[in-house]
Amino acid sequence: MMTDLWNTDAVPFVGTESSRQGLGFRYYQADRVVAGKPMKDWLRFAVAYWHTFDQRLVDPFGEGTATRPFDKYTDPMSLALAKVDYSFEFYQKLGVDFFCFHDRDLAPEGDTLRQTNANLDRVVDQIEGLQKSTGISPLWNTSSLFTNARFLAGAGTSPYADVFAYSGAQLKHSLEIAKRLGSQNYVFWGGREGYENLWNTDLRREQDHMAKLLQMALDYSREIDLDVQFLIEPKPKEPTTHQYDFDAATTIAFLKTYGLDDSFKLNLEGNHANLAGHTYQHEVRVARAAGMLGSLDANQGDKLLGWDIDEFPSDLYESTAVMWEILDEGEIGPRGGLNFDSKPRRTSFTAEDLFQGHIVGMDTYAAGLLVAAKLHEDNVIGSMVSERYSSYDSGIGSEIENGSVGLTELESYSLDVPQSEIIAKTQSDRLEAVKATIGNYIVDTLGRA
Ligand code: XLS
Ligand code: NI
Ligand code: NI
Repeated sequence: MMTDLWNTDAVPFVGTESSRQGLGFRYYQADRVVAGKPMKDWLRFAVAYWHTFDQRLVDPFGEGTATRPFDKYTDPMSLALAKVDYSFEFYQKLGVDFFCFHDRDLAPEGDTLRQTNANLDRVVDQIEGLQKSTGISPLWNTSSLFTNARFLAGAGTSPYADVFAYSGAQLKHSLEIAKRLGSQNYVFWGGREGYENLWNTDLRREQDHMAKLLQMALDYSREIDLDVQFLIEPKPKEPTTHQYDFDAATTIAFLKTYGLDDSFKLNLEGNHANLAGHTYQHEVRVARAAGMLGSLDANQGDKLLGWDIDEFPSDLYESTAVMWEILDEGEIGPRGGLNFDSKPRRTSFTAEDLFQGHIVGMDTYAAGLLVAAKLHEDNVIGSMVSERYSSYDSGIGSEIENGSVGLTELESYSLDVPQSEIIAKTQSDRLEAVKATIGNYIVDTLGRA
């Protein structure tokens, strides 16, 4: 049985009528059925171990500001083991069924990989026990192939073969942990898999090597009978000047080039989408179009800042757009969920702010789900889009789609048609009205939630 480690009660549902003071969900109700499924099954929230239990809220100009209830532990292994207890109580108080972690989030490194693995296994033993008693489990895990100094020039794309070898060895144990803890997905975020400068880089060779490492992971997962959905998390820059997994489209092209597209899907992050010059919805739509939507890292960037600030999501317009895509798809991914790859601001340094951050994130996505469900129910978007393309449903449009015409037929169809007749076939997009409709749905739906 868990003791009260956090100085906070379990987060209650308070609804929109209640006072805005204190910790409470205004929209998220795990068992509330929306569009045929309980909210918790649409959203499958996960807590990111690194941000919630490791992050000290440092920035490039200053030390960490965080105060945490486990700060009293000074010995690294005692701290690592204590944090596991704190983490499970946190998940339970928040009412979240999943968590995500990197191998290096959990335990300190030793001098050799053997010692590092031993440290890690002690912590994983403890996680395994708590998983059994709580039913909470990993949405995904991953290997940090970017923190340690050996990864200064990448892991799979490192120009140094010994670093590649070490990466594979480290990855192997991480896959074994995925099996042991029953992770639903396994993520590759290409930490330093990119380049700083092309003059010293063999881009082709680095990409070949990256594909090899991924193939080795697939081969080993078959060997140990590991049942996970493999995911790649695109990001355009930071830490490297150019990351190979720039965005969804680039990553899909990479996977197809190397024949890996049947085995991988994408884990898409809001802030990464912005850094790539896209909206979050764009990235989700591109993945959907390729049948490769896997999971979501829920966070948001700031229009005024050009880096990965991992802010808790609070933008209702963005969560509505993303949840609209998810409702249209029917799920986040076969085993996907919403992982809060998010941290409180440096000035929000208390333990309570960790709860508050997750609450605003969960409420923002629950609210987005409610609005998106109403948009779906009223078929607002679906009918607009099918109407916009309806000229392809018959006549010359269907001949274009079914491939029965070529340029010669298109010429005879078009050659003598007056300009005015062609222009008359187009229609106003009424985009301003569409945007107003989305805004009105947000206000109206949440006003009645
Ligand atoms: C960094 C990434 C990272 C991945 C997991 O920007 O978002 O946190 O999600 O390695
Ligand atoms: Ni992420
Ligand atoms: Ni990120």
